[in-house]
This record gives sequence, C-alpha cells and structure tokens, in this order.
Amino acid sequence: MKNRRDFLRNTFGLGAGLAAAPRLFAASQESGGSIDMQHMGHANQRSSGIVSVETPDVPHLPWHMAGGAKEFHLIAEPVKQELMPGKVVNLWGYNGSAPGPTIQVNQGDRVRIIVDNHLPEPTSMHWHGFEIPVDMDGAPGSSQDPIPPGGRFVYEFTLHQAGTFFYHSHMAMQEMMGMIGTFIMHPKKAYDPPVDKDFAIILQEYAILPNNPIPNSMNMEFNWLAFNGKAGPATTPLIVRLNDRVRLRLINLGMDHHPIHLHGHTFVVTGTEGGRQPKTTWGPKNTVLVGVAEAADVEFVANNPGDWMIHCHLPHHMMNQMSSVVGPMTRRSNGLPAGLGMEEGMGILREGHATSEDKGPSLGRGMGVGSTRDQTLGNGPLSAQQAKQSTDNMPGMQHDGMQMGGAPEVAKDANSVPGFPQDAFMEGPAMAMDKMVEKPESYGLRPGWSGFMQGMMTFLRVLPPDMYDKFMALREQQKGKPEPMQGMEHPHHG
Ligand SMILES: [Cu+2]
Repeated sequence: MKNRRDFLRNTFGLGAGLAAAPRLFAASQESGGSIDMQHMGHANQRSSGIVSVETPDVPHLPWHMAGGAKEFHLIAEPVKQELMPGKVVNLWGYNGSAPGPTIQVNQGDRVRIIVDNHLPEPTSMHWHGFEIPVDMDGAPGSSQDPIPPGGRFVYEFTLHQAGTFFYHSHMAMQEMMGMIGTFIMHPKKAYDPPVDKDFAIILQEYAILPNNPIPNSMNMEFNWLAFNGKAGPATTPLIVRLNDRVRLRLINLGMDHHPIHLHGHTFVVTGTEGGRQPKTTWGPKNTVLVGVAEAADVEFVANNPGDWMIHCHLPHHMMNQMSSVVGPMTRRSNGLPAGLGMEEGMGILREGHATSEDKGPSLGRGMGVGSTRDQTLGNGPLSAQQAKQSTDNMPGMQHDGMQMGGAPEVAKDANSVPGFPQDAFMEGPAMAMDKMVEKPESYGLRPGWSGFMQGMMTFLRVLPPDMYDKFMALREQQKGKPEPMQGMEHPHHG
C-alpha cells in the first residue's frame, strides 16, 4: 500500500519537533464554556455519546447562569476578517468574528441572549428554525422594532428542539456581510449511533474586487468562498482518529447552493436544518447539496487513513479571488484590447469604479453591454520572464512567503492549444504558501499542498490513534501562541 506508507512517512517525517512532543493528550475541545460537558473528561463525553461540537477557525461563545437561564452576549459589529494570509477584509459579524461565535446548548435549556448593536445601522437577530414565541423571532418590523445603532434587544426562550441550527441578522444585505453563527442544540439523549467527533462548518461567499477590502453585497460574481470565515488553504484541517465515527454539520447562508464533497469515504445524511432524520432515509452518498438557508448533518466512519479533501464541488468555488480576464492580462502585461490597462482590468482603479458605465462594459463587469469583450481575447506568448514581470507588478504578489519560484509545468506548444491556460496559473505550485498557513493541523501535509487548495476547501485528516494523540498534544502546546505567519514577515528590501 504505497499511499498509506507515503502518508505515514510524510506525516512522521516532521522532524524532531513533533516526535519529541510530550504525550500530554488532553480533551481537544476549544475553550468556550458553552455546554455543561466542558467539565467532563474526554472519556465521559465518549461514553455519554455526546461530544462538544468543534467549529474550526471560529471561537465558542461562553455563557453564565443568570436568573435561571444560560446567558449569552452577542455584539453585532464591523470586523476585520482575514480570509487567508494577507487578505484582510471588512465584514460585519459578531464579537469580532464572521461568522459569529458558536453557541452550544442542551435540549430543554432556558436561554437568554443579549444582543447589542454596534453597527452604524439597525439590525435584528433571527433564530433560524427555532420554535419559540413570535415576539422572540427577530423579524424586523413585524415581530419587533429593528435594534437601532447603539441599541440592545434581549432575547429569551426555552428550547425544546435538538439539532444543527443557526442565528443570523434578518436584514438581507447584512447576511451577505457575514452576519451568521452556528447554534447547536444537543439532544437530551445521544443520537444512535453516537459519534466520536463532531464538527460544524458555515459556508459563505463574498464578491470582493482585488483593490477593495469591502465585499459588494449586491454583486453576484462571488470570488471569495469560505469555510468558517477562511478560504483554502487557510482553513484548519479536521483531525480525526482512524475508525472514529464523525459527524459533519454544514450550514449555508448565501446566494448559492453548495455541493459539498468528501473524498475517500461514504456518508449518510442524518439531519437537516429541521433536526435528526429517520434512519430509513439514510442512503449512501459522498456529496451533499447544502441549499441556501439549509443545514446538512452527515455521518461516516473515518476508516480510510490519509489526508482527504472536503470541498464545494462548484469549480468556481474552488478558487480564490477570481477576476475577469486576469490570466491573459498578466501574461501579456499590456492590458486589454478595450484600451484599458491591466490594473483597470483587474478592478484596480484609481478613479471611478469597475461597474461604472464607461469602464464596466469594457471589463466584462457591466450589465451585459459589451461584456462579450473578454470572449474575444486570444492567448499571447508566454515566457517565464514575462510572467514574473507581470506578477511582480501586481500589488501583494511579492511576499517572500509565497513559493513563487515553482513555475507550473506547461507543454512546449501550450500557447497553440485553444483554451490554454485554465489551471496552469490559477492552481498549482506557483501559488503554494505552505509556510504562511502552517499550524499544528497542517503538519506533515505533502509539500506544496497549499497551492492546490482554494476557496471552500479543507482536509479531513484520518490518523492512526498514536499520531492523533501527537497532533492533539501539539495543538495544546500551540494554544495561546500567535499563529505562525512566516510569510508575512516582510524583510527590509531597503
Ligand atoms: Cu459552492
């Protein structure tokens, strides 16, 4: 079994750091204090059959008991979200995060959530799918007045349901700025069969021009696709033990439906946004279409060791920062035949905006007029030097952490093949940034892996138990330390 041996060798070949890590295996749950089980040992959790839900890259929301209810505090506010190293964008979220922090409660809990509005405009919080009194539903204008800027609304209700739920702003365009969070209701009695690992991932999409750190919530050309607020390769891989039973909860709030595909395993859909589904409905699948406003719970036994991709299968959702006709422009370095330069073509405008009447049509971003322009572009000659010159001229492309040296392999006659290039410069060794996204969960991945992971993508890493323990020990050690971002340390070039 060559693959398995390679996998183990790559994983073990981490050098002394990992091998020497003390085996101080501890419960792997993020801090959070959001469910009663936080005080239980790992063994107890496993025997009860209910485990804390992990939301990689998103914090948990703590609570305390007050007046007979679990009290949570959410602040709606503008946030700076780093989609991937160097790509910080202005979103709106909760408590400094978009998506907002994860809430976990138990079926039957009395819950109070204090929502403060630190946004510059009114907002309202909706509890998606909750069977609660209408005055707690958060429908602005009908069940309550919108919460004004600087205002507060206190939501309180008893939860009799169980399953994968979420909260979100009920102002439509605010939803497209990131305002959603996971809300897990654990059942009184564990589901059958119980799982060993339980993860939740929120699917989001943004349209962000290269020169603009603010999403255009009106635009339908989504070019940043995120799992829990991170785009691949910055997403944190899911780490499980070989033969663990794993639940993955997927939540979608955007403008697209996402077919989420898991490599190497077969799962069953055990739940939706409405709760647990009867076993009679469980058929084998490896892709689940998560529609807008839906959730899907899938479960499987991680019986296949290795590093397996989990990703949205829409090809454009496996990309970062797709922009109109960027390929030919960067390769020719002389702009568009429409008479505009490369920067304008990429939306890097010094005045006006890319969808304006005079520029939009030339750039294929207009309402249809002249947008066939980019269909007529041919592929120019490519030399390694031209390519390098072009990318060097692009802001943000000179980070030393990026492995720009690894030129993609192309055939000698590549330029004479109609359709070339497709992935040669979008996805491949030239875009790798292993070091910039390095974290315990990514240790031991195949060198250059990050160049092939973009958009809605992450890994399921199925590890033998001893390896799993080492990863968890490493993760414990890393807690509280700043994220390694070697790629962003700019040396002085004088
Ligand atoms: Cu998708």
